[in-house]
Amino acid sequence: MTRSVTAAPLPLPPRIHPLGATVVSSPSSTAPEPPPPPSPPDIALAARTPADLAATAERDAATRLAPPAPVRLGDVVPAPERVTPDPAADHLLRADAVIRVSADPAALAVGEQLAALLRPATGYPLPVTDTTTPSATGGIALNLAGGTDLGSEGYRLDIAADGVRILAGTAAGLHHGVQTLRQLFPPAIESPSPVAAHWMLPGGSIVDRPRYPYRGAMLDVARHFFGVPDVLRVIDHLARYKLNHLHLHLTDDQGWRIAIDSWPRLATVGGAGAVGGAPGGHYTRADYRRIVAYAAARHITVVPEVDLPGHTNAALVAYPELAPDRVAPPPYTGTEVGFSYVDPTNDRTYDFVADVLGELAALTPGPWLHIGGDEAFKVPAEAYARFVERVQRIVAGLGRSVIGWHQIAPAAHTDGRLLQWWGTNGDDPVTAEAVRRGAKLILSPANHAYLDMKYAPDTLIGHDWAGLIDVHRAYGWDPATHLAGVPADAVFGVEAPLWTESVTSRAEIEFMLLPRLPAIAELGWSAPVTHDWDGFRERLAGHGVRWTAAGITFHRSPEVPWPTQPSIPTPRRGPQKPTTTGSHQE
Ligand code: TNX
Repeated sequence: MTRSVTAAPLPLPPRIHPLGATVVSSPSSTAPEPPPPPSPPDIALAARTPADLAATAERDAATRLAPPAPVRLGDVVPAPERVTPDPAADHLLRADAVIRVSADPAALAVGEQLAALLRPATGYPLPVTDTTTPSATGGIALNLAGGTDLGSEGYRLDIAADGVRILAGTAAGLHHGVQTLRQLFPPAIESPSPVAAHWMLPGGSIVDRPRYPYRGAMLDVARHFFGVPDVLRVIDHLARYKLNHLHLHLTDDQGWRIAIDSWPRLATVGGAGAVGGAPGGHYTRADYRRIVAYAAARHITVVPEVDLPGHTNAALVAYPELAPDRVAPPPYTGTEVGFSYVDPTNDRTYDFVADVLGELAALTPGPWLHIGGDEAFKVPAEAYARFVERVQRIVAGLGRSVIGWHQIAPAAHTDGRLLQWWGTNGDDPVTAEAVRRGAKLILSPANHAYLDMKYAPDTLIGHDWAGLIDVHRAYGWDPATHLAGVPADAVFGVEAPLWTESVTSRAEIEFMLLPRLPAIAELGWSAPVTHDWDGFRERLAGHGVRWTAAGITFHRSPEVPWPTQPSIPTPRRGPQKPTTTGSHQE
């Protein structure tokens, strides 16, 4: 059902007084006539002309006839730090609402994104204006202010009957506040076309800040290639759940996915294939810049990974001079790991690394370069450690910090080094020792956070080498205590990787991400005191309707009490079988 912006006024039902009292008069009654109700003061004071009077009365009636907000203030994923509901302060977004934003380009961009989120379903114009002190009255204020005590990503949201305000010290904080506000509208707000609804928000206040500075997801674009629109869509999912890093696994045995001007065959030859003979592809520099810019506009930092020294078959196909035997291997379309490596004893290998990382650094505004480091089984331990140390120096020379899978732990410490833990046994003395030497950790335990694992034995795609990961398992661990011998303050954050050996389309990406990504996002954002499985799955349940309204595929995990919504089409129960991912070579 749709309606236009200039919908006919909602009729006043005869038996309801404009102030909400039921009128109980009867001509035959012997009781004394009650005194006439006083004029509602808000109408009398605000109205200057009969047209004003009519418009105000219409809005007043709409407010009073609207059902209470269908979403509770605390129904937010990830769980906010502090929620103070005030049911008397529910707010009805009006058709003439204005979004007023502090005069700051980044804040204004957040205001435009909020308007873009709300316009399709509401059909309201929602103009965005900037001003030095944004007023919430009659709309939504995004207020960027110093001295808020909300940190670099926190926000405060106040919903009152006469307006909505988000306050933050940074544009990132405003952005996160907008994601919360979005979840507090009725689920139909996700509809891409106008819906007849009362856009009622639950009254009260939220004060919110993240637990960890690094909250991420990884997309493997090497095993199967995904074009720019698919990556942008994944970025949207990250933004929704307040994740702030997108790790792109850009290279592996099956494909090299980023154009490198100084080594052009990497992309054109190394990027030609994919697992199982699926179409290959790569990002041009312009494609990659587009991804980075789209992410940055959502306060998400792109972390590019070039996997070294193993997982390099595609590079060796393109440049056999990097191979230990200088012979080009055949292109690889299988899913085994650990057989390929660039020659760590050849100086030309380090020219290659310096050129590739140099070009990537120039394209990447974020502080990190991920150098892989996993499963280089054929490189002897000593040569491996010296290789990693030399690559770490190259990264430092580019003014960036290294991230590597936790296998790089034995290499010497270098400033700002992050290890990404992907083990399944949280007791690893080598990683604990690297932490004592100064490394910090990103936690991606494969038995909780690997989104390429199957949900259940009958899941049609995915692996099970790290076990089955249902939503309960994805949610059921604590980053602070996960690794033995590692203090809580060594944990820099969490990340949910999606490897794509068996994932071939956008729908399959979404099927594997949702509903588990919000579980990892909550571990990264929410204070431990909010951790509660029953509460989480209740809050998560409401998102199924939102994803359906937005056309997003998800797995209907049986552990989550999804509401039945007969009026909204049921999403696919299983993954869609391969749609074309295509090569993307603009
Ligand atoms: C291990 S985790 C890998 C990947 C695979 C993944 C499949 C890691 C650093 N390496 O190469 O894609 O398992 O689950």
